[in-house]
Amino acid sequence: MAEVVIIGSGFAGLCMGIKLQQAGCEDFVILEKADDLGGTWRDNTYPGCACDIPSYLYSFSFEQNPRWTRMFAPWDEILAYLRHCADKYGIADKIRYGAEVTEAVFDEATGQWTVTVNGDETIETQSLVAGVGSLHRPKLPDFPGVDSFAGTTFHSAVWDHSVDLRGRNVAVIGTGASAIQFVPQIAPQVAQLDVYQRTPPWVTPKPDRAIGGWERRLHQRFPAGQRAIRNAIYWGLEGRGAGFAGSPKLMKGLELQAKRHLHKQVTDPELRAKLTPDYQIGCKRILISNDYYPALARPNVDLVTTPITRVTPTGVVTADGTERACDTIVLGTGFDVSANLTRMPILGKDGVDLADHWKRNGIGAHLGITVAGYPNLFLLVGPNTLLGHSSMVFMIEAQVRYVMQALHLLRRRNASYVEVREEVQERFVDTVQGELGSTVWQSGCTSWYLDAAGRNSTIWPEWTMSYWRRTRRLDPSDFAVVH
Ligand code: N01
Repeated sequence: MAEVVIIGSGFAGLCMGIKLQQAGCEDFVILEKADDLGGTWRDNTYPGCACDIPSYLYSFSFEQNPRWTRMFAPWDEILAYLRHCADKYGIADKIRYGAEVTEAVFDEATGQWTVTVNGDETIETQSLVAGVGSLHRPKLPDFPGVDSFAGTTFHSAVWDHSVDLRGRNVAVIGTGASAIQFVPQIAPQVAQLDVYQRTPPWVTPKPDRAIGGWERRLHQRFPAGQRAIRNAIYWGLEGRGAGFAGSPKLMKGLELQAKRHLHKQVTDPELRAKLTPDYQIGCKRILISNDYYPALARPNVDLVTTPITRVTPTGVVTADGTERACDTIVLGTGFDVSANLTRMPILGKDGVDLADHWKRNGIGAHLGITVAGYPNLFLLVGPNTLLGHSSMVFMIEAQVRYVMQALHLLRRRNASYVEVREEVQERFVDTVQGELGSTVWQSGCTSWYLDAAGRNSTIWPEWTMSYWRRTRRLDPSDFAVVH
């Protein structure tokens, strides 16, 4: 029996653990299916992998990191930062590795969750916090013949470092945030690189720079300075993020900047035409890069825009009948956002699996955190709390603060369980869906933000500061408190 079980040891799970520890709650465990902590920053190790959010923002507000060496931190520095946090805040011992949650069942009579680990062990807990991430399960394309390919295939999120790409003929499928980071890294090494683009991304310049030794020493001595930079960048991004939802002027400015960037970096008019997006900027995630376009302009790189029809044992065939030979296929095809939480059965009050509940009623949770019918279950990075263009760490901290209040309510009232009222959840979901209808994310393109029916149950449509305000104080009247 544990008071709290946390699933996942990425930013979300670690933050939850740290806050519990700080509040004096020792009775919790973090279950991690892998053999290391770090979530997405443990898994994504592809060449050039880095955060596209400034490093000053991509850290906990309570633990500034004076060790960042760049404005946009590489994955290994972020992973080292997370390890540092787990050690410094004394929660490393709370993590159980190789422990995959395979089922969770709520018992209304006891107000407890029974969590099954690796299919055979069970742990009873009063509260269950899911920090399972969202961009985690690779989405693999199902082109005819894909399994017949005789060469090597791997997804960017499970990069096969044993494959030496030097001198190889490589096909990259996908041109999203991941691909535009690794394409410039592998292009100079390979013999031939074919980049298969289905939709051209909007790309703006990356305001990256090294953070010099003197600057890092300064941050170490005067953490307040680092906090000031963090706040300044934050408010800059905040304006940018909010603009995506509403300001055509800001969108126009960004579009102009992206077009200028393309014009400056790609001189070949044919290549430039292929790279010019035909949908509204911001509809998909806007990418930032200074080296992607130059990589595509290399003589050993071809941008293929004819749709892929099948894969043969020796290469990739496109709709015009051309087969382009390759010996390695790298999939930069993104993630299945819906598959994470609903992959394991989570049976609520009426024994209904959360996946079925959401299939029937639409995906939704009050503040993205708590679902009627699933008492004492708290989601981190849940529905409609992802961001297109600012730091998720900020959202995670707001969510953890809210969950801490819910746990406090449970203790204070000596309750068996707390359950968000259905009407409260409905009101929240309706508001968010109403706001999303008029945003750029629903302006006609396809993206991982939208499900097959075109509904957006991933993105937070308002300012991040407004989310922070909404989650600041838990209103006990939003919940049924059951003894
Ligand atoms: O995945 P994506 P990603 N045939 O879904 C194409 C985060 N991230 O891994 O646009 C052909 O963006 C697809 O084409 P289209 C970030 O939130 C963060 O790159 O659908 N092509 C697209 O080009 C990001 O948004 C960081 O037409 C197919 C690409 O594959 C999210 O992760 C860094 C295809 C997929 O792009 C995902 O990024 C990296 C098919 N069947 C990533 N299926 C940070 O720095 C898909 N595509 C924080």
